[in-house]
Amino acid sequence: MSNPVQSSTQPIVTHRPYTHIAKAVVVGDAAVGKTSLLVRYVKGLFNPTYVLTIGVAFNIKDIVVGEHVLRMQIWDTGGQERFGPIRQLYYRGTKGVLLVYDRSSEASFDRIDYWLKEVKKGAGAVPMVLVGNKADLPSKVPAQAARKFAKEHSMFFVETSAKDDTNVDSAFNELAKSILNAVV
Ligand code: G3D
Ligand code: MG
Repeated sequence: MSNPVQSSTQPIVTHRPYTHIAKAVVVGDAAVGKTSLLVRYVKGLFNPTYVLTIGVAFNIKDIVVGEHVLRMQIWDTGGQERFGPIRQLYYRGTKGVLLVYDRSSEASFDRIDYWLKEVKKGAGAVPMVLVGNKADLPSKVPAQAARKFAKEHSMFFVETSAKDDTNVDSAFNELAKSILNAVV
């Protein structure tokens, strides 16, 4: 990791030793922007072709939340969106999940319910954050519907753009906060 980055929403990246460690996974349909969000969050980049092609097994980020430092290992699905049985392995030991859809695709939002069920089966009732990505594009998914879904399932909801770097930090930071709330 290079320089510490100050985020707009309180938790900050730090070189303090971590006090907690947790695995998190990013799920959602293919092409909603999961890899882009992860690459934006961890590396501060958008669309470096080599990263999207090769994929990332997982990335690590240390996040300060109050007196705690959470080392979050964030797993990407590595292009396995269509291979359910393989995905079950990703969920093992997961303490938090980013559920991602594409705001410009109604179909990707309709599938969130499916992803939620799959995650619950594989990881149990872990904290989740609902993420509507591609906020830079015209929306086909009303924020109201997404907010309602998030509320029903006690999740934080945020609209992001990995492209414009909008709310990407808050999405991951909110997940970090919920993970810590669940364990401390
Ligand atoms: P995935 O990992 O969920 O499969 P990717 O999705 O991160 O590979 O992204 C799929 C496509 O959506 C990529 O475009 C990527 O550049 C684009 N994308 C990701 N996030 C955003 C965003 O916030 N806004 C916009 N406009 N596009 C985004 P390509 O063209 O490479 O397929
Ligand atoms: Mg991907």
